[in-house]
Amino acid sequence: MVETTCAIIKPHAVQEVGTSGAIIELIERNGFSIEHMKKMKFTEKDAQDFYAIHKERPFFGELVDNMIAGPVIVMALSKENAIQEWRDFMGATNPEKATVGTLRKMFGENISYNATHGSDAVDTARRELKQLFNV
Ligand code: FUP
Repeated sequence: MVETTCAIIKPHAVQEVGTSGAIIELIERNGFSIEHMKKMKFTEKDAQDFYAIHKERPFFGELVDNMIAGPVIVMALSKENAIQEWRDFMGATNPEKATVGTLRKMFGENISYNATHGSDAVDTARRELKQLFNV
């Protein structure tokens, strides 16, 4: 089934010269269709809402700080099984454990600076795309 997932290039990756361009090229080469894309900056409140599921976790404050440290590039990506396909393409949350060829392996520094975000389920994708694109 063709799905749409929410993908984000995180601030530290946007700040690296050439990284967001490289990621966007790989997105296209791997058969994802970019339905929507914009560069924006999360407010603290919006980042807290976006990651609300993690609000009790010890890393929540750091996660929010990292997501508001600079602009992000947010996208709605469509493909057959887009949600799982994008997660597979990103690789493991911790770049040190990610498979060679995945985005987090290529562009992530550590678990806090892991380059990209992707929705983890259909309802999450719907909520995230509503928040970021109102679609
Ligand atoms: P993922 O779905 O792979 O993005 O991973 P999670 O939803 O578990 O975590 C969301 C984000 O929280 C990660 F991308 C980075 C951050 N995080 C940490 O900083 N430390 C952790 O131990 C786990 C996650």
